[in-house]
Amino acid sequence: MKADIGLIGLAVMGENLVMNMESKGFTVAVFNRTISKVTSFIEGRAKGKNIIGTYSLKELAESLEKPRRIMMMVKAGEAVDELINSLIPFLEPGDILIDGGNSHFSDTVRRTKYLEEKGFLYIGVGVSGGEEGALKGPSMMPGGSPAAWPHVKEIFQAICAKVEDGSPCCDWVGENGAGHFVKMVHNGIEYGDMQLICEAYQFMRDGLFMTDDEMQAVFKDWNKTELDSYLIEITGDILGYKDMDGSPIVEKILDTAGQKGTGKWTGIAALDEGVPLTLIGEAVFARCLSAMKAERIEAAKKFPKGDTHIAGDRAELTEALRKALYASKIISYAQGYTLMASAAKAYGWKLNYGGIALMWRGGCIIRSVFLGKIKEAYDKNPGLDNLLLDGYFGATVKSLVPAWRNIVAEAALHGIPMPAFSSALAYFDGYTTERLPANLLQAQRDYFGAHTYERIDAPRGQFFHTNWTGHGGNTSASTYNA
Ligand code: NBP
Repeated sequence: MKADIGLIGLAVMGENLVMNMESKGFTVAVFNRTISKVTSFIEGRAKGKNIIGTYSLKELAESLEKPRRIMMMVKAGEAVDELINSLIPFLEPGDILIDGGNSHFSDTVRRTKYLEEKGFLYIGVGVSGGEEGALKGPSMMPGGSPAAWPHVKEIFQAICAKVEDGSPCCDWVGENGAGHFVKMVHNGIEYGDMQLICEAYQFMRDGLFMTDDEMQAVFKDWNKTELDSYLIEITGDILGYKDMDGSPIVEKILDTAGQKGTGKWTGIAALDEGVPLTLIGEAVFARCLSAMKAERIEAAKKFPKGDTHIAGDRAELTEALRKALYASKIISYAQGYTLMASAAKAYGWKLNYGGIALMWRGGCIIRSVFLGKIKEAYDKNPGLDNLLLDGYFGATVKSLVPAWRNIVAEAALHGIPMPAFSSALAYFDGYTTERLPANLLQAQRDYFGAHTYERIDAPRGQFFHTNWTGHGGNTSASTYNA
């Protein structure tokens, strides 16, 4: 019997995806560079299942139905290029290679072109949800050669997560690197969501002097509101988890955060696109700042904070904090969607923004009820420039603004760091300000570098230069930006 699909890379993600595919009725042929892992998998978890162990790439290729579908679940980077080149001699035109790892979207753009030029089809699919997601249903974001989609759709939509009405959390995202780009933005948004929750926790702990049990109750309550999401839910669980001595384990965990780099990639993409993605940027930097533990200990001694206690009604402040968190979260998604729209324009992708929200509704770390509202907004207006301009989100943010300002102000007055909350508010204030101080900025640029400026009393596109000091010439600079 020939297998429906082949999978290379029997580490955590690969093994679980194979088990998932098999449980949905597909026969899977597997291979791993270290051959002993094939044997142990076949004799272990895969025993008695429709899973075929193969011991060379040639044998893998020979065991597959045509056109061949081969999914790589190996370490992102050079390993994927090496594997592609090792596989090519065993492929025939029309065969489909799929990269399910966390590849940078630019690599997927390059690989799609490389394989299409050789007559093959390529898919780069972002897979989210970790080990459990891979086994029970991940969120999947495929992009690449459009002609490949009909060949993998059935398998992908069978194994992915589903929302309550049964809709699959997987649909075609777009050409070449679109799937991996959307997965990258998903990871950036995950950084932002986590940072917002952490700031709310610090506000309650250091500003309202709440115990972990009290904070757990707050997060449990919040999970019954618009904030209903996986991350709010697990935060409640974490705060309630006790160490051997009965005290909350979270308070014993060192406050230095790690990162694997996908948040950083998102920030870099935003800078490349010229899109203000301030909240995710702050979330990445907050992790960097947390890692400077030794320096922070010294600085804390030099700049003691004094009393961080925020006076006022605790229930009212907690509710204001919830509202501020919701407003900031809307800004983060508004920024993330703006980045996707800008990249879509630059790379020629036709992204289905409502469909992306649906893909994130289940299976992945950022899954939440709120994404249903984003889907509705983009279904209503697929060309929406910014979530803030949608009727629901606009009205919602308007109603949240007073509480949001109050929380950011209290945090600033008491020395409680809330970079994500406050940068979101600064973005909102900037986005909603008709006249920003960039007129002065342009004057400065023209003063020192003759960069010219446009005027409010002349048509756009007409540029002026002023001889500010009387010493410079009247020549303007047009070839460089300082
Ligand atoms: P790893 O990222 O730890 O990769 C291990 C696998 O890559 C092993 O099967 C290993 O084979 C294989 N491999 C390496 Br390393 N170099 C290779 C090469 N040159 N040629 C062929 N195979 C090679 O595994 P993972 O954690 O399961 O993740 C797989 C992919 O999925 C990664 O891109 C990851 O970023 C992504 N991802 C992971 C998660 C997660 O929660 N872990 C979630 C979402 C996406 P060996 O056994 O011979 O060393």
